[in-house]
Amino acid sequence: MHTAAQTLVAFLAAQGVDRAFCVPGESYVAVLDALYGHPQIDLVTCRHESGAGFMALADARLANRPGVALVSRGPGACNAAIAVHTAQQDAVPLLLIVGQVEARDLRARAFQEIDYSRMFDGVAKFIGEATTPAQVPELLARAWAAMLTGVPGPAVLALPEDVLAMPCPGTPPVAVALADAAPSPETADRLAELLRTAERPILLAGGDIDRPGGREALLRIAETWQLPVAVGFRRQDLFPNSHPLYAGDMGLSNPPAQRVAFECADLVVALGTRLGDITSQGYAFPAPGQALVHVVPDAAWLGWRFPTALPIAAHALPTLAALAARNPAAPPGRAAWCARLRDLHRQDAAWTPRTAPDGVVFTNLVAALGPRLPADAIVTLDAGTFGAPFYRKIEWQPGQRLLAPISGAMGYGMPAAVAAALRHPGRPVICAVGDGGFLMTGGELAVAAARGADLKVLLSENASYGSIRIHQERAHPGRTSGTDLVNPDLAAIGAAYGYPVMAVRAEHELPALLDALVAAGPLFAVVHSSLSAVLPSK
Ligand SMILES: Cc1ncc(C[n+]2csc(CCOP(=O)(O)OP(=O)(O)O)c2C)c(N)n1
Repeated sequence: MHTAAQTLVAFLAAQGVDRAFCVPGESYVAVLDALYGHPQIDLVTCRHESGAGFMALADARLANRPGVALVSRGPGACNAAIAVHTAQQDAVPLLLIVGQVEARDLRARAFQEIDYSRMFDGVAKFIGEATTPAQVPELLARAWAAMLTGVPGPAVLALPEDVLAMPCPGTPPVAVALADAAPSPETADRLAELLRTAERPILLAGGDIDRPGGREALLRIAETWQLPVAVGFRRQDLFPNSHPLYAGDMGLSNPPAQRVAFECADLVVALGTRLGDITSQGYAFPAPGQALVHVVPDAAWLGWRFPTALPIAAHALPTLAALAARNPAAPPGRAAWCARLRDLHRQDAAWTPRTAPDGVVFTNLVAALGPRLPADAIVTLDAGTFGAPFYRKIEWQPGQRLLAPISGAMGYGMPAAVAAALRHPGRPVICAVGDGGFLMTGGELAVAAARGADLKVLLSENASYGSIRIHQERAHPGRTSGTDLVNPDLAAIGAAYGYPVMAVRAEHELPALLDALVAAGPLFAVVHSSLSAVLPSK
């Protein structure tokens, strides 16, 4: 008979999991051993549990199935908590498997014990803890279904050390197949009618479109129905940004004129987005009076914050398919509306290179990189002000992927790049990160180096937690507190990982850096970025 640990591994393999990320712990050596006997699952040994969790999240997005991270009890689970939160905010399915204290010691305040149902309450979609091996298959099935039902998210399974090593009765696990929720024919008819008659519609595209075939379906519907498309927060890669129907993103610091125009829409179709805080511009868009069709696969997200003309508890792809099966039409004024939104986006995306006395203007570099990005590039971003131009000054094209934490978690960029380089060894992977974020999870570069996974690091060094300094200057001008950084020799760190290093101090060195960024092979580039260029002008 299989042990519970072997059952767990067989279950994961049956769901198509081919890679999992871990920092080992004595509390789950039985699972490590089961993986030893299961080479179909590539176990990636990471340097920090946040790195393991972030890698699993990026891998989930690229492989279109839940990401899996394995961590030890107490300290390991605490380190991984940031990834559970990001999975919830980013709507990404993540299974966090925690080796738990022995079953007999549960709730006995044992060494490194945590009650995960309390720790992750309100964050994870499902939290399970086995007290006997017989419960393991059931908990796995429930966790898997919870992650993938409705809006995807994290599940946490605490499996006691002794339980994992015990024989597990029951039938072998099978693949769990979940059907996508589709709108009813009547609902789809109503949506089509609203689209046919709207003079100033806008389609707001969210993360549920980030599935195989989703981008193509969205483009087809936008073109056939003549719908301008805006994307949700950090979802720029869902729609070709150079397309005349691309109206920009709903993110941080949208220009006032663009916001005014969005508020002139007479129909907002929010497709596959929860309409969270930032996408909805602080819950201000759609504004009262704008007709809203909200399509999200979980009724709990419908109608609670915005008056909704047509709430649809369905997935984005079947909704797009339903529209594809209906006759499109658009009133004559539609073209002018699309052109108006496009023009506002172009104004926002325009950039004139400038200089600064204290280093390279990072936006100059990013704006110049955009047109040269390889057609199949994967760019991962950490959180920080260096990231801002990636969202508005690059025209993302079909085939390119942008992996950035919707949660705004620092530390995401480097592990996401490692996961991307492992998942797609032939594709160019660039990780853009600040000097703050790099020293949080930059150690995961060791994983890429160990596996010979090529990636490029583009590190913006401005000796500051720059984003926070910007807020600080706005709220308390001239009173710098807690945001200055004194860095080690970052280029030497890159070299220590065996990476070819490039240090860029001046604008005239950017052409050489751009060439290196689009050439094949690994690279560790440290750019001495201007802080003054991003601070509010006095
Ligand atoms: C884990 C985490 N801690 C703190 C923050 C708050 N925060 C957001 S951006 C930022 C500064 C980022 O600094 P750096 O990586 O140097 O990039 P920069 O903003 O300077 O470009 C901080 C501290 C966060 N988002 N995530």
